[in-house]
Amino acid sequence: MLSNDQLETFRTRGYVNAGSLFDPERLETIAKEYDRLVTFDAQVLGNEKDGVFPYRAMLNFRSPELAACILHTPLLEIAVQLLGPDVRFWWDQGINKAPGSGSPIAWHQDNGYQPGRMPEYLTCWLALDDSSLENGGLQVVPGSQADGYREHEWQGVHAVIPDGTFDVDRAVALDARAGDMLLFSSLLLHQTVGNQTQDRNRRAWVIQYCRGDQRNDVTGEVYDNRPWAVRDGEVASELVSERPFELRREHA
Ligand SMILES: O=C(O)CCC(=O)C(=O)O
Repeated sequence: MLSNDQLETFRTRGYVNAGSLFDPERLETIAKEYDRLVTFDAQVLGNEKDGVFPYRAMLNFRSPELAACILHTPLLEIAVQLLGPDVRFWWDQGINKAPGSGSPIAWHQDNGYQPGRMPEYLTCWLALDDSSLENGGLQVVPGSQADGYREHEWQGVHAVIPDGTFDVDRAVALDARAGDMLLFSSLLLHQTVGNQTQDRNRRAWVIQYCRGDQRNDVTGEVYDNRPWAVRDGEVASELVSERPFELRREHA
């Protein structure tokens, strides 16, 4: 559970480090499954000039061990604190800013990837390695979630907030130790820089949750293709949704 101070930090700054929520054995399993799935051979992002890096969406589809971690009680107790007693799982992805992968993921809100579809939701960023600006870590603009949604433009597959439309001087580095779970609002402005090191991976597994009654802002459709994680305050025993989720249709 988050303490009152942590809750206050999340509400005012838009992010908080929840520390270690998985024990070392579980983290080892996560890292093993991640390394099996998030590889240069499977899929990469970034550009050839600056150096590409491995990316993979919905690891839970390919790993029962990782699917189980999405229903990890200590994580969901926090999700309930932030989203209420009904929570659906929204999305997960692995991103490894591998050594020498200099491409950034430029400034955005996670909502920028859901144009017209979503109010605020919750991003949980699990560091599998120590992460800092040297090896491709996060920068955030504290408090930026309070100003709501900003216009993004598509740059290839990335939704990006154009330069000059916010005060980049307010950005701070959001470092993490391996095992830390960073929580942030989907409206928080953030980016990750390139990995300048030659020997340090920067692996992150990102898990996102939304409120159980989340609707598509445009069509009014309830997201009942997203599995329940918590219902009436009870953590689900498996990821089950009313309708199947089609990865290609929604995210091609
Ligand atoms: O981990 C990264 O490099 C990027 C994470 C990010 O920006 C996101 O998940 O929205």
